[in-house]
Amino acid sequence: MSSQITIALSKGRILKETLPLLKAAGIEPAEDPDKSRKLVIGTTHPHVDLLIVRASDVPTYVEYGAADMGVAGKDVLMEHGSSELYEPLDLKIAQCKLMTAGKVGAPKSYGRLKVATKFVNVAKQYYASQGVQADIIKLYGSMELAPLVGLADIIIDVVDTGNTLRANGLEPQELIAEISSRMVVNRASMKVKYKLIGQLLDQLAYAVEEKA
Ligand code: PRT
Ligand code: MG
Repeated sequence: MSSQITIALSKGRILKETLPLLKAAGIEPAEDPDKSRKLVIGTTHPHVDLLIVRASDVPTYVEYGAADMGVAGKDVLMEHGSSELYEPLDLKIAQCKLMTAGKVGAPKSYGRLKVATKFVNVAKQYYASQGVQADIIKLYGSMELAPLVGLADIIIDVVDTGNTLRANGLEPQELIAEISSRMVVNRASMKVKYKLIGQLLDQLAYAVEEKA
């Protein structure tokens, strides 16, 4: 139904930081998404439902139009790499840095680098742009372990306080990108449901500025 829109969100920090912005736009979940097992959650807005998906799946749902809109970290969007998504609004939430990191005091390696990360596409582009030869090793989590056990020289991950790196004897090295979460919109939805989506984007933009 074209008068209904869905917004894909992931649980955890994105949900937590997006809810106050949605509230300012008149959208409150009908039940607590953190407690509910439901993956489709109605809201106080008669035309808006929330979809609860994995953070890294948000761009896929929106790209295929399974969700009209979604909230995703710039890191996830860079890795997904689709030009099919509109990215009209920086929500300025869940801010962090996408960085390389390695063992504290480890000498800079000039040979072929071994890099462990879940951001395989970002890693390939980054080292290609630097003219550095790198073998990229895909991991799904606990990246910080890789240099400690000799799986990799370097990891690429998002860093906030740096506590996780420090706790594992690692230090941040090169900044790849400043990260925040973005509202993304399906291209067809943007055309067909422009009135509702445009209004929502205006309200969210206002809420983002109010918060700043
Ligand atoms: O579930 P899935 O594996 O698909 O996604 P996810 O686990 O990455 O989701 P989630 O909810 O953890 O993160 C969602 C988004 O939040 C990310 O895509 C980033 O854009 C953003 N974000 C902001 C962060 C952090 N800050 C962050 N600190 N994502 C992850 N972290 C990790 C960091 O890698 C470290 O392991 O949190 C840990 C603590 O960080 P420090 O530096 O404060 O110790
Ligand atoms: Mg996680």
